[in-house]
Amino acid sequence: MRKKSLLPHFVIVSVLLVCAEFAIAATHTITIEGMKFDPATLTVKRGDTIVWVNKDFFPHTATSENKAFDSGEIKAGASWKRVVDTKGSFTYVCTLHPTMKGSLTVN
Ligand SMILES: [Cu+2]
Repeated sequence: MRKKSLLPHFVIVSVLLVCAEFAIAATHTITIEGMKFDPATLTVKRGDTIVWVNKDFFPHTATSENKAFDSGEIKAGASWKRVVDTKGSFTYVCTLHPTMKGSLTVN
């Protein structure tokens, strides 16, 4: 009977745990079309990237009510992205069309 060292196994498990802890950040797309944010409600992880894509023929903004983020005008056909680095719930509106509302939760 020959005993193998368990060290390589510990190394592999450790690396996997580290990868799980710092999972590769995801990118989420919110489409703005027909005067709506789609999806209007989105939950993401801290470090993820959110891309707002304006498919309407006029500008919109994505402006959080607590001023945590503000896209400024996203022109027709343009997009704006942001890496979310603060946990919390953020409601946001289009300042040009205040009936347009969205909600972003960062865990
Ligand atoms: Cu708008």
